[in-house]
Amino acid sequence: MAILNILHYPDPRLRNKALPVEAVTDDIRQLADDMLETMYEAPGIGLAAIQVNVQKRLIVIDISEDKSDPLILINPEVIAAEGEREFEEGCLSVPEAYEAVTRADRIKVKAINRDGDNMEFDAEGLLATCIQHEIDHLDGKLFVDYLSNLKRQRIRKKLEKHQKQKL
Ligand code: GNR
Ligand code: NI
Repeated sequence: MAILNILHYPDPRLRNKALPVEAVTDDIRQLADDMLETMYEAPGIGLAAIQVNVQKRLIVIDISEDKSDPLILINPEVIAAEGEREFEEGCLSVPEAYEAVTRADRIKVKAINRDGDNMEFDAEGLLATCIQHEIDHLDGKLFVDYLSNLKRQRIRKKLEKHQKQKL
C-alpha cells in the first residue's frame, strides 16, 4: 500500500485525458488500493487516477462515514441521466474551494469492477454527484470549469500563491 501524490489545480496534468483500462491486472488492483488509501488519508469521498498523474480510466469512491463501502469503478460511463441537483462541491485537487455545481440527480452507470466483471447500477444524490465529478476528471475536467470566470480566476490565483509559498 502507498499514499500517492495528488496534483493541484492549475497543474496542466489535470487536463490530460485518461485512456480505457484494457485488462484488470494485479497492477490495476494495486493502483486502485493505493488510490483508496490515498483518498481515505486525504480525506475525501472520491479520487480519479488522473489526480495521481495516471492516465487510466479508473476511479475510487466511498461516501460512507466509516470507510465501509469502497467502490472501484474501471472505465465508468454514465449511460442514462435524469433530474438536476445542486450540491456544494469540493475537490482534493482544488483545496479549500467549495462551490455549488448542478449535475444530474439520478444516473445509470456502466463500469468494470476489480474482478474484471461488467456491472450496471443506478445511483442518486451524493453518490451520483461524486461519480459525475470523478468521470469529469478522467476527461480532464474540473468542477471549477462550471463556475464563472471570475470565481475560477480567484481560486486559481489563491492556489498559485499557496504553491509559490511552498517552493
Ligand atoms: O472529497 C470530495 N468531496 C466531494 C464533495 C462534493 C462533490 C464531489 C466531491 S469529490 C471530492 C474528492 C475529489 O476531489 N474527487 O475527485
Ligand atoms: Ni475532484
